[in-house]
Amino acid sequence: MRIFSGIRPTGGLHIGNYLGAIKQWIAMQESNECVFCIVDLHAITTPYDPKELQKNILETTAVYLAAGINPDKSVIFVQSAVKEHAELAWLLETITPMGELGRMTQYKEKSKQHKDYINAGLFAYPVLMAADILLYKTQAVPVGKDQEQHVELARTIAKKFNQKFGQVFPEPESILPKVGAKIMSLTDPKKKMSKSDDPKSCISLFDSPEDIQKKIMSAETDSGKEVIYNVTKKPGISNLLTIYSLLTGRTTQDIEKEFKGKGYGDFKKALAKVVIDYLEPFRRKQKELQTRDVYVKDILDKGASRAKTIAETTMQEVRQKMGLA
Ligand code: ATP
Ligand code: LTN
Repeated sequence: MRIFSGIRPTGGLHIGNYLGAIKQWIAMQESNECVFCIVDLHAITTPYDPKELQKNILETTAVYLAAGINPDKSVIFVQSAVKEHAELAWLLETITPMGELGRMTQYKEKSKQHKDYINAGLFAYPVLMAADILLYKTQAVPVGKDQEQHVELARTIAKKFNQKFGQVFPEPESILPKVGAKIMSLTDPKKKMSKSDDPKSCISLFDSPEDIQKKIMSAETDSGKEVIYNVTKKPGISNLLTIYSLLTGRTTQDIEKEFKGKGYGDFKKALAKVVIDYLEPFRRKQKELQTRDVYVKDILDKGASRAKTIAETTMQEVRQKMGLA
């Protein structure tokens, strides 16, 4: 299968990004044709510092590599290096109803979050995402829960294009992890963990052991003191149990048993150790990659050239079907 996914280079990636998206990518690259993108054109739809963008792109690439994406198996590249993304987005905008875009949850949330930055790019964001996906004739898109709606829209756009101009695109499907598709914020377990939120609310993949310890110990918990999985009554503890379970491969019931009769404090201490140990290889590999910018840039250049070959072929077909060639 052809797989495509991407992450915005908007700052330090967190365990939500890893458990919701990247962990699935690693498993998929073994037996699929995978294309993984650093979507810088999406990152500029919310406030950002141009001086930081290149650094964030290299950092996000380092996360992909440190997490285990193999550049010999998968294509890794930066979205703006392949101009066809912007071209296809424009063409697809002409068949996307405004109403569909206005309904998108991420658009509504981001426009609430940045009231003085509601630009047309933010509104058209899902069409650029559809272009990313369709350009590679993608069949499956591994993402977290919050992106499901956007992938659904990409399906709608693909269907509409095929009906109007003739068959070009497969209809892509999202692939969500069974557990971990929505890791919640440590400071407000009713909200999703998000990298543009307060740093205390998320565990970054490269956080120091001290920071991880502090963040977990001060994570919002619920009334009572038993360590029990119950999302409605105990959203904070349930979120921490989910993280514990995903990082150890143990069931939540098994973990509940271990902490029966013990309080939140003991559980949080144990979780901090699990997270610190799990992320140790990430910190190590990232340190190593920090000194190898040339190697990382070379991977991105090669990735862009492989991506371009696929993108150009699709665009020739699209231009012909639409009467532009
Ligand atoms: P931002 O705060 O800049 O919007 P984000 O933290 O929401 O960033 P994205 O770059 O939008 O992260 O998402 C990258 C990938 O990680 C997507 O597939 C998304 O669904 C997934 N993801 C993001 N947050 C979570 C989360 N809390 N739990 C599970 N998956 C997540
Ligand atoms: N909108 C996504 C990032 C993204 C993406 C994509 C994900 C851009 N293009 C294509 C999957 C496929 C987000 O996580 N905010």
